[in-house]
Amino acid sequence: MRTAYRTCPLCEAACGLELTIRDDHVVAARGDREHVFSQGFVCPKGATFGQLTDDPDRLRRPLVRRDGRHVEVSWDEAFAAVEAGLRPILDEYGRDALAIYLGNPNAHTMAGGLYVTPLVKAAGSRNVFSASTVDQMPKHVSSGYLFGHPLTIPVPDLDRTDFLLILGANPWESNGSLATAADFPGRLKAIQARGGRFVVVDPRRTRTAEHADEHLFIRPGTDAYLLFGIVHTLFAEELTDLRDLTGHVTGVETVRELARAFAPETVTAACGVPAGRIRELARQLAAADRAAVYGRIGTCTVEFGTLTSWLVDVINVLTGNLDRPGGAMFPLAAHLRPSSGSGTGRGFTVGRWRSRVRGFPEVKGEFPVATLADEIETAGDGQVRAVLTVAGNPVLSTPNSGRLDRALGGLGFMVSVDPYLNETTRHADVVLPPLESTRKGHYDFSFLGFAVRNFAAYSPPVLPPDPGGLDECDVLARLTLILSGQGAQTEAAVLHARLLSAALAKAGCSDKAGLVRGDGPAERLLDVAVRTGAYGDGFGDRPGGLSLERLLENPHGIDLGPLQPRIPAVLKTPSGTVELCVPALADESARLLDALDRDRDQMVLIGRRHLRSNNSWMHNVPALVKGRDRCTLQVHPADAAKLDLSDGEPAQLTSRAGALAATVEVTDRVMPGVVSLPHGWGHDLPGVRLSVAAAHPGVNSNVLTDELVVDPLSGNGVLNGIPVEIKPL
Ligand SMILES: Nc1nc2c(c(=O)[nH]1)N[C@H]1C(S)=C(S)[C@@H](COP(=O)(O)OP(=O)(O)OC[C@H]3O[C@@H](n4cnc5c(=O)[nH]c(N)nc54)[C@H](O)[C@@H]3O)O[C@H]1N2
Ligand SMILES: Nc1nc2c(c(=O)[nH]1)N[C@H]1C(S)=C(S)[C@@H](COP(=O)(O)OP(=O)(O)OC[C@H]3O[C@@H](n4cnc5c(=O)[nH]c(N)nc54)[C@H](O)[C@@H]3O)O[C@H]1N2
Ligand code: SF4
Ligand SMILES: [Mo]
Repeated sequence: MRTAYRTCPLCEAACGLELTIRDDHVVAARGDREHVFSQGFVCPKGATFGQLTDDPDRLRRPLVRRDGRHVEVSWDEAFAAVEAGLRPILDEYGRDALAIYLGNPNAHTMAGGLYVTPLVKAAGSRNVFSASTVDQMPKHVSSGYLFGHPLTIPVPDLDRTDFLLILGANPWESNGSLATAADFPGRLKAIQARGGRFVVVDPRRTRTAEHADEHLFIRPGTDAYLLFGIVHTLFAEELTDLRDLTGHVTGVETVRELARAFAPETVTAACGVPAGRIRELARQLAAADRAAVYGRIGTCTVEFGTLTSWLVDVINVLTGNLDRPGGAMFPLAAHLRPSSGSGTGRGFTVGRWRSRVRGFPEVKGEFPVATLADEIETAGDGQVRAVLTVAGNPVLSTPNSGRLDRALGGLGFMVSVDPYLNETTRHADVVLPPLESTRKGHYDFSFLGFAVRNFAAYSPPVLPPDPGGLDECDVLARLTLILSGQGAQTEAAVLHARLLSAALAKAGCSDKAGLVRGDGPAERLLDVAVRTGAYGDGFGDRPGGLSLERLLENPHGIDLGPLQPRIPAVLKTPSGTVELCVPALADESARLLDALDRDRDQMVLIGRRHLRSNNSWMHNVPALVKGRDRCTLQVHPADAAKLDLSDGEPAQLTSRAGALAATVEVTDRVMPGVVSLPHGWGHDLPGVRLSVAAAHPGVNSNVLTDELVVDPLSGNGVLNGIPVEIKPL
């Protein structure tokens, strides 16, 4: 028996785990009490880390489809099959014939942080899609416009705020998103314990709402009205005060003009929040010494997602809470170099190219995943004939996934990098499973940049490599080499070396190659990033600074202190200021105004997350699915009576996109007019190798979500507020 420490890679909270290991198996996982950031917190998913990595259904060798069946082959055979499948398609139809879909766990692996960009570059296709367009793309776009870069996203300074307004997030179950905060619930309770308050806006009385000082129901998809009503009140009652931001913000007057039309009395009918309450929220936000507004998935996956995300930060700016302790602040991760300039830069643009079928602008080099099926199904020049998925399950996670499922079934070739034969990868001709988390190192390139307190942690592999397995960096490197024409036989090391020299050159340290430490290719790239990063040792120039070696000496992480003000240097806008008003958002405000008197009588569907699930892919862990069925359709008692639905009985749901049957759960947790079904279920498709999940299949809510509606500014899918018809089955 031995103990090892490791960051949990399963959600954004980045908790430290203490693992007990016997005979190369993780037999227990608990919270690491000495961890600088999570201090012993763990959730049921982290606690099943060993069961997940030991899952007997997990693939450990590559699969190739022969005569309709997936059979195990060697790695060399698998890469040869990839080359043989892709080459003729690319030669005949060009680079855009290959579409790439990147799923959520790419944000949770070192390979995702380091090897996906070179892979996409080598593919040279414009048909790049990812889970970002069913998630946070609106935040990237609004932050891009406001601050000049799509990754410059402020996070609520949870540990120092006095008043927090939360919209469309349920951290009691999700443990937080775009705000890395281990024990998010504990940090919310601490706000109350120090005399502060938090208010939750959600169409459902979630566990977070239950703990809040106040919960306001809101009609799905209408947060932009509520937030504009707050902005209107801030101006009307002269409550705006930029405080330290004075001189660093432009466009305030334009926002004042835009907000004129959105008086609380005007928007109250659309959003369902009483006008008096909207005014009161504005006054509370303005009166609090330290306040923050935080909006997450429920404010992003809606038709006005970018506008809503922008309004969140407009309020943070107008109340003087942006970039201020206790407000919304910009973290600084150890692998990043801080900018030191005046804050001017090129700014953010979209639409450098457009999607072939529906003409969507490129955003951050991607198209909306809502149009992937169009690109596969529509014949003509540039049609997608092959797909590569990396760590994604779009057949369960993207809008009108029934249609995408059929489209993937008709491809010329498909390859998936994934540890499971699931609803998506069953369509793949070749499946390449990476080594399990226990056998690879971990550093959160994505989430340390969104942490509510600056800290750094690296975990080395806790188990020895599997001699027959392949690390994900090697898998992605070999795919990259195939796509760049170097052939299936070329060793991954060729790319590893090339990336290392490029990283050293970019950091201006090509002469330091001999000093780089690290057992694996990802570790060596991390060492370069951290040593040349914000707190790094500069390869000896700044003794005592961070390096991979220092991280290895600190298995419980290194605390780098509370968040610090970073404006103006953090900005990259053409004016060097926070640019509050961009024409695209002004136009979108006009569209919001036009939508004010839309008919809002139809029943609408929203989603929900449960603590024991993680999108679509952890339902094969017995401890996480045992107990009562969680994939139920929540219906308010008044609606159940009206629609003749009974608790425990099946109901038929129909939307523009599809239909399904789900078991009704009558509960006043959802507001009248709204029903809720979780996503990530529907594990009863043929050809899937998920024996536990198949015994608890549930239904796929994305059969109902509509790929034809997106947030126009970001291309984000609309997953909440779906009009549905419901009747007893
Ligand atoms: N209706 C509705 N739909 C939603 C949402 C919603 O709220 N409502 N939420 C959306 C959100 S926020 C997201 S992020 C997306 C997620 O969408 P996806 O990323 O497409 O789906 P996941 O379910 O996260 O699937 C992850 C896949 O990665 C694989 N995997 C796990 N670990 C690894 C690894 O280390 N390496 C590799 N290569 N693969 C791995 C799993 O086997 C699985 O196939 O779903 C979205 N879909
Ligand atoms: N246990 C668990 N944890 C997870 C995940 C998981 O699947 N399970 N997924 C991870 C991922 S990929 C992500 S992106 C994060 C997401 O983290 P969160 O953003 O916290 O996601 P949810 O828990 O889905 O909370 C979204 C809330 O928005 C509400 N909502 C829906 N529509 C609207 C609306 O129009 N307006 C408002 N105001 N609210 C609305 C829903 O009722 C729900 O309570 O969670 C991560 N953590
Ligand atoms: S909260 Fe997230 S990071 Fe923490 S143990 Fe649970 S799944 Fe892992
Ligand atoms: Mo997500």
